[in-house]
Amino acid sequence: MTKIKTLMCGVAFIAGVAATNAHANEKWDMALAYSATNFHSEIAAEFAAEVTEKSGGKLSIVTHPGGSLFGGSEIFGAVRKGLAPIGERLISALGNDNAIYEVDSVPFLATGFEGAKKLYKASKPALKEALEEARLHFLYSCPWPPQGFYTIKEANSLDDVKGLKFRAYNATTSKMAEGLGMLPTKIEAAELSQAFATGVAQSMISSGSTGYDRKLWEHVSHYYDVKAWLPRNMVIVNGKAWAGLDDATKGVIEAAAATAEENCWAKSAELDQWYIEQFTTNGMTVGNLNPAMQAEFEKVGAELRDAWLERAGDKGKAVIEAFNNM
Ligand code: PCA
Repeated sequence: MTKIKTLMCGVAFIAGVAATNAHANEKWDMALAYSATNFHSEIAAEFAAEVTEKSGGKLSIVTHPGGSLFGGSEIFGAVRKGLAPIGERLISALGNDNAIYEVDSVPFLATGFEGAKKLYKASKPALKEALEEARLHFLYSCPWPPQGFYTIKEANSLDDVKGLKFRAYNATTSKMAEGLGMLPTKIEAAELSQAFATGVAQSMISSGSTGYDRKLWEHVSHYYDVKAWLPRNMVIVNGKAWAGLDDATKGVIEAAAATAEENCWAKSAELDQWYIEQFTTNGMTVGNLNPAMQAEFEKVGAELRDAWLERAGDKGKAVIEAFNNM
């Protein structure tokens, strides 16, 4: 053997050993879009700690909140490609991939936690199927509190909101804004404070949670508790990364995911009203839309619901039927 070949064999051998060790003692970086103090991120951190502990260190999961590993809009693609083995993503932002991902944001279909849970149950098989087609393993899913309307001024009529720059987080929020005469731009939650501070955004539909996280009272004056829908996040694993785990580790992860899901739903419901109370404390005007404006929101919502049913085809109809029969 020449010197160089000997050297290369040595390197290959060391690399091989390193790979085996990495397999026995693996570390997964978990990409999260929302701030470290948000309840979704806190639950994900608890999930990660439980896996690390219960697998005896065989698999340690380290969370990266606030879009620090990948931004919210990149996480789904990054996990698919295996750039991150695990991550959390807002499901309804993925409607371009599959209409079924948008079911939780169909306007005024499920407007409270109970309805949202039923809708989750009714749509879970279709969601898992879509993810399997994308070579992703589903772990758990958790809702944001009901979605309300934030604006920099009173919204008593369509004229009041006309032309407002609207921050959207998925296609449904964009279309809702357009239907109400506002001008939507997609902005991730991590960039929200900046967008409102600079006037790039003047209104949005989101939960009290995100408004609280981003101290929106510094920029907007009104919150209307519309309860338009409860969008969910989901935690997914790259298919190859999942297949590479032994059964015991998979079991540890599934158990931690079940705990995380249950705790997260409870936390979301528990914090819902608390977030809104913080708006009042911080000087915002909080209330309901007047009946005429509520009707305008519902009218646009109904159009979007019909359009979604059309796009989602038979699978979508089957999910809605299952939901209605629950
Ligand atoms: N917060 C997220 C999605 C829905 C929500 O309540 C956001 O505004 O980005």
